[in-house]
Amino acid sequence: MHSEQRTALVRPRDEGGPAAATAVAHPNIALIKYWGKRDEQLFLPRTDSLSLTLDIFPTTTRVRLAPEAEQDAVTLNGSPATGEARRRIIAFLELVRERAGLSQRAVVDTENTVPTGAGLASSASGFAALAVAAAAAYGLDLDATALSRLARRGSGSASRSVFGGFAVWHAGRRTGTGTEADLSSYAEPVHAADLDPALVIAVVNAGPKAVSSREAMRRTVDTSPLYEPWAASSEDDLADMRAALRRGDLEAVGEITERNALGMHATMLAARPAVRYLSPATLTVLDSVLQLRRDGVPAYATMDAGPNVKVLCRRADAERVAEAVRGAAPGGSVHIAGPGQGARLLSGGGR
Ligand code: 2P0
Repeated sequence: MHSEQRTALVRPRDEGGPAAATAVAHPNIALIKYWGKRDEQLFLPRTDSLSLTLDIFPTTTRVRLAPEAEQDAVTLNGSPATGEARRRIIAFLELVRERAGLSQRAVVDTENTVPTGAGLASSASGFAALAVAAAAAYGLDLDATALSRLARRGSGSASRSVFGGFAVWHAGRRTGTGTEADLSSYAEPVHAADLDPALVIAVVNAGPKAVSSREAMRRTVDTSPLYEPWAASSEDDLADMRAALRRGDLEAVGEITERNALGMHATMLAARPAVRYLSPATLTVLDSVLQLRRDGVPAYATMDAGPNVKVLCRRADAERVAEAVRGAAPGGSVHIAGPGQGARLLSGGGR
């Protein structure tokens, strides 16, 4: 895990000309979920969460300072960003400029390799890559912890994509000032015995979601009578998960992963009005995962703010799991991922 911890710290190489930097980051899938904020401004979560960073679907982001420009220019996969996506990226750049004491605008180009409409969130990889590239371009000298805290301000889950492999994101201090809470909420790598895990990702529905995860988590915290019990049980899940990772016990890691996700979805189903991301196709895939277990293959499911299913299993079983899941969701696409690296600079930076 140590090489991954260092990846975000690589010293930038000067590209010459106006300051510019390019960074890459990968998505992560939470095994212990982040669901609910206690501070929306600072992106402080209600609970700790724990994830696995993937080795597929990287986001590559280049930030170049544009001394003459009056506005930031943002493109996503070659098209100008609009609406909420643009607003969030510019708000993030403002935060970086404030820290750097600079006012220059920037040109931001982002390439996402998540298949279009795959229904997988790209905000984790997106803001982790943007944090590393923007910090370097604006000349902020941040260690991995500080980069994780910064990425958190773009999207909570991005704090975890700064690191490779398994990472835990601390909810941080509940007492004291906002600054103290901000400083104490960041991700860090988790030591795991060699599990050789894979995540088989079943995309069962590529359509846009009816309710954003941000709105759904807000509504759940505000109205669901099941929220507090889940948040309390999630603390126990995290303690159990850490022990299972230390032991290299894939079955236990999988059981905890599945119960934490089903509990999170139960909190949403009990929200008023209910938020239901799980579709009939999701349940069909969950049945196929149960059948795999009956057949002696350790496979465990987790779902995020959408109907797609990620199945945790051993790398050696991944093809078999993929085949079973493909059979259960014939219209969808199936991808096999392993543990990936943390966010890192590819080039540039240094003012
Ligand atoms: C997670 N999710 O832990 C959870 C589980 C979805 C379900 O992180 O508002 O895009 O930008 O902090 O990080 C999705 O929420 O939300 C998410 P914001 P984010 O992966």
